Amino acid sequence: MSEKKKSINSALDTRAFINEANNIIAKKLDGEKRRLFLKQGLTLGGIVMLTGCDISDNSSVDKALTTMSGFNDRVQAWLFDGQRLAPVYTESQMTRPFPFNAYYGEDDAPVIDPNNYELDIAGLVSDKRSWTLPMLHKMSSVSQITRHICVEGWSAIGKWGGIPFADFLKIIGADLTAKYVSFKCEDDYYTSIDMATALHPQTLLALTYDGQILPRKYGFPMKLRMPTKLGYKNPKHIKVIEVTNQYPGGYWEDQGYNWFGGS
Ligand SMILES: Nc1nc2c(c(=O)[nH]1)N[C@H]1C(S)=C(S)[C@@H](COP(=O)(O)O)O[C@H]1N2
Ligand SMILES: [Mo]
Repeated sequence: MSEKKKSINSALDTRAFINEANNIIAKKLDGEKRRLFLKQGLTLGGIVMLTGCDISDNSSVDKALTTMSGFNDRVQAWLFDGQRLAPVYTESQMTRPFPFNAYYGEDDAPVIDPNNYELDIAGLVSDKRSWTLPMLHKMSSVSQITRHICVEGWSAIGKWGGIPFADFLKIIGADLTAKYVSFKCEDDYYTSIDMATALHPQTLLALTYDGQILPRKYGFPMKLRMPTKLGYKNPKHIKVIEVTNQYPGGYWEDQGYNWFGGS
């Protein structure tokens, strides 16, 4: 059995916990919010993100459930406020080395020639010109140290730098009332996010990791970095960005992972 399959199975063992956690949250919501929540629910990783508890043993499972039953506004903020900020960390808290993850091994990460690379833009945008790497590196950038949480049961703190994605969407004349932004990657990976998350102030079109050009294993030449979403929602090696109203799904989402995937 592959590592990925094994971890999906161990995630299934925790189904009872996830159901209970989702019941607690659902009880705190009403009306439209409750309806939306019941449609999506939270994954194990989403619950970890929400409670800040590491639920790898039974005592922390209890702690997570207790924490959750005690809060109200925080749940709603996490779930529905597109502007709520994820925690930021200091340089000394960074995880070294930062883990690699993909649906294949590290040696199979795509090899991309920076001189021939172009980022393509599609869908509901007024400027569909492609972007070379020098064009992207000329844009003003910011950096942030945040926690990446993977549903496979690990999390790590890293520093990413790049263009605030909201700025990028405005520059290409994206229809900011569209529902989704989808990403196609140089491997066969793809994923998509809601517009509120695309416009979130901490969502970055990341070109660097730890002050260096984004290494091949972490998604050269660029990834979308969102501390409000689980790892699988953060596409690496982005090739095409499309703004759309048609539900685009995703590589793991189409195999049963929750599309909401976090915040
Ligand atoms: N293109 C691409 N992006 C991807 C993946 C992938 O397989 N291909 N895996 C996702 C998952 S599940 C995780 S946890 C993170 C891992 O990113 P890292 O290698 O920087 O830790 O990338 C995400 N983005
Ligand atoms: Mo992941």
